[in-house]
Amino acid sequence: MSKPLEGIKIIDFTHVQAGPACTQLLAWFGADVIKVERPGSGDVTRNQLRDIPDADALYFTMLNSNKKSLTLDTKKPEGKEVLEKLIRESDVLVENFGPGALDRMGFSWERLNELNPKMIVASVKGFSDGHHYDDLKVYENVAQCAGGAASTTGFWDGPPTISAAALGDSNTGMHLAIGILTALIGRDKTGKGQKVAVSMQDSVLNLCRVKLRDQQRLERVGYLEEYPQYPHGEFSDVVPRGGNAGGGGQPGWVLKCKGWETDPNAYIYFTIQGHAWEPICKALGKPEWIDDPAYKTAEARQPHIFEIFGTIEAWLADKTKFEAVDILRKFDIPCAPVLTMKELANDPSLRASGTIVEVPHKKRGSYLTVGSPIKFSDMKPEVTASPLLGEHTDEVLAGLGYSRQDIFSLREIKAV
Ligand code: CAO
Repeated sequence: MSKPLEGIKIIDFTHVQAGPACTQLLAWFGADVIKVERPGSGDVTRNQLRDIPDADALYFTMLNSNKKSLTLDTKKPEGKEVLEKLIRESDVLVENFGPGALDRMGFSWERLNELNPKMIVASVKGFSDGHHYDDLKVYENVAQCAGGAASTTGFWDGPPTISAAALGDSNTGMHLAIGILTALIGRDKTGKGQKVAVSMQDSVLNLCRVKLRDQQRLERVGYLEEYPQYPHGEFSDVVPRGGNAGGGGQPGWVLKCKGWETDPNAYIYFTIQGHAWEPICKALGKPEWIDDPAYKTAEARQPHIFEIFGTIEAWLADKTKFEAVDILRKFDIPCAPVLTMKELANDPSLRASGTIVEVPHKKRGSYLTVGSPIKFSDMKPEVTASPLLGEHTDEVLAGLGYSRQDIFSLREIKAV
């Protein structure tokens, strides 16, 4: 089956997570992604947190599927020459080096644009160009702190908290992918490439936009009625951490189910959607709450919302998280079990949909990864193994017109 991005050639000058997540997505959708890596070592994640000696770490294999690997020392003149050839025939170059690294290598935006005016140059940095922190190197958790996620995540009596979700890394990569696809469509109209830049701070903040909403509401009225601090606690002049409260106007909380004393994940998330109040009362065996003025409206419920959650927990005490959801789904109540990574890895629905996939790998045997979360009616993205370091060097160089002798010479001077 032909894929929409077939024929799009991408130089993947990315490492760690933010950039690789972007190029992996484009590779799933058919782009020819050539990962350029330093000879001998490659992407640092090949070696990070290895679980099998001498085999690429899962951190690498789960972010670099469907790609080719070309080893190239782009600081050596011979390596630069190869890269220039590649640039002249590519559609996109994606990079997420530290600030200034590409310029120091001799490949500024101006130079790249001169080499190939049709090429799109896409970059991830920690902070946007011109920002007062734009010289900083940034990793995931730094971005979560700089983008507003940490100050608004966790419990009010604890420190700012980092989310396990890669809001700074993979999320930024997804933003970049949208930027690249937009620039490709733009190029169809103008014939010109352009620079696409995404910062990790901006991408985190984009996902925290409801907290910026809350900051403005707080400044206007002095309180936030959907937060656990209302009405009994205090508000300062900044958005507080709200624990597990629902952020969208529907009160919710993580509630204990049968077995919570020994199983740290025996919980469900329970949402009290306004129009679901009647079914909730029926499900709980509390029909008298339906018309009780102390319970009837969201406003009336808020002052004693934790007493209500306590009643729901008492109802949940003899039900596992799965049993509870099976009952509540019949009442149209938005809820879900708190799922562990083990449960997700073995979830038959996720296996069937291709969201969790098992990929055969030359050195590792097979490993699990997260496949495309985007589903299409006319295309099924297949996930293939990540490349070994330099696996496609000869193939890529031959495609650029290098002879066997040239390739041998490049190896002699350790340029590839
Ligand atoms: N051949 C020769 N040199 C190469 C090369 C190659 N194929 N590939 C990379 N290099 C060189 C670069 O030229 C650069 O050298 P100089 O610093 O001497 O100019 C160096 O390797 C890479 O530098 P770096 O700053 O990118 O790497 P780092 O490990 O010091 O920092 C990171 C890593 C992620 C903090 C930094 O790259 C960064 O801030 N990136 C932007 C933000 C980002 O994407 N962060 C998310 C990472 S995922 O958590």
